[in-house]
Amino acid sequence: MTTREFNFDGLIGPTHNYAGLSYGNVASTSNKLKPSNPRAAALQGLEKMKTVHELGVGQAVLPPLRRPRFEFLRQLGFTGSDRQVLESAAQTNPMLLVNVYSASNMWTANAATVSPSLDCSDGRLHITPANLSNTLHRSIEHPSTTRNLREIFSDENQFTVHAPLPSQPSLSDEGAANHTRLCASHGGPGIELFVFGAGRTSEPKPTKFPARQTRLASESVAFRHKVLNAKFLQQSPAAIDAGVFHNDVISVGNENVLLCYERSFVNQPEQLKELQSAFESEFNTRLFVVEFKEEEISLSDVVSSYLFNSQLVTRPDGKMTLICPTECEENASAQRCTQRLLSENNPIDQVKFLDLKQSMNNGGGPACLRLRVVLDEAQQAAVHQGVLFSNKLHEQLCDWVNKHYRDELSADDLRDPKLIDESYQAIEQLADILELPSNVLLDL
Ligand code: SUG
Repeated sequence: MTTREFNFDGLIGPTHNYAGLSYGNVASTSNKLKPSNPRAAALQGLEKMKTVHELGVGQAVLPPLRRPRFEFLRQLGFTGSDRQVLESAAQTNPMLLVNVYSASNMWTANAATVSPSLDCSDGRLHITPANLSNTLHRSIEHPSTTRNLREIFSDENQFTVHAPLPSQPSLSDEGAANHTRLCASHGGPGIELFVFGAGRTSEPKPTKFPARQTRLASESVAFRHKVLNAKFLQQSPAAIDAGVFHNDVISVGNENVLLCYERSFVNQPEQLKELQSAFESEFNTRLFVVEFKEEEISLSDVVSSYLFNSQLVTRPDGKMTLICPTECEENASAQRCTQRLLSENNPIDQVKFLDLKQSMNNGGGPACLRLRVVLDEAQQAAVHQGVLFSNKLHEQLCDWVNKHYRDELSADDLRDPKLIDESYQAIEQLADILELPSNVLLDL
């Protein structure tokens, strides 16, 4: 066993639905109120995990959070039994109900920011759960996410799971979706890139859609993680206004490769030049920066194909695989970009296309569904073993999904009290499969 990167994928929850809750996320708003298929969604996610596992890359799962989260409605003044809370919220303000039903915690790239111990001056692995304070439905994730992460990364000699940053607009944090680690290999130290959308008052701002990550949040996470080599880049405001609500919709990095669009960052040419020379002088090896130009792919095709939300992973033979959503296969420009990647001199020698349409319809591609965690040997042994992926776990989880999940969910179905019991029972059963305490997974 050596140091390896593990992809902790979010298991897609039984209440996955299309509520159009994310302003600035084009897929989320354009698919609002379409019926979803939670069973197909979860099986598509599991198929991706299996694919990554079979490539020889570390794979693990993070459990879905228990939904609906009636505690939130009770905080707002709704009273009575769960059924009474459900009925009165459905009558008073149906939008509140859809927020507490959202399965948005499936996108674990937003669960937290993780700095491997190799990058931190105290030699510990640091995790900061994201406060996700920009959207209502996501802002209620962090208490349960923190509890789950503390259960899975419980060994305090190895891991520090911090509290999320305070939920305050100037500290708005969306986790690893805005964080990329570049290094010569996963087993060595890295440069951590923190990308923010909202900077100082003197820095440019998007005019249409919100910038979800602030500079102060990125700087605070790097500071509390004691990151030795951090670099801060600002996301292009024009990209945010075109629907690039997280940096992982417009760039992806892995070890010594960075793929990005020509207009991903503010002052991109200078910033990338500086990054490249810092990387090369630090690690004495080349950083492959592949920039795709507007002539090759338009910004709107970047957003609709999710080319940059592909997962870039290193296989045990040292070569890299790019795991793209099938939308990239269906989009001629995105398809050409993947061919260019394969034809050029860089470590990527394989592209795979996976059907993740259920998640994609909510703006969540392959990279959104996973949280990357680099673990050394002792940390691999210290992490909760029940979440590590295996063929057996895959089989158990497929059976569990087929048993507990509906194959259609519409906005009206969220008023069905039977769905409460169904989703609670599913989580309870999952606790057994993952060998985690059910009171933690149910967050009771
Ligand atoms: O936060 N969509 C998520 C998608 C997150 C994608 N994650 C990354 N890019 N890493 C979001 O906007 C939509 C929910 C709805 O509309 O029902 C939603 O929350």
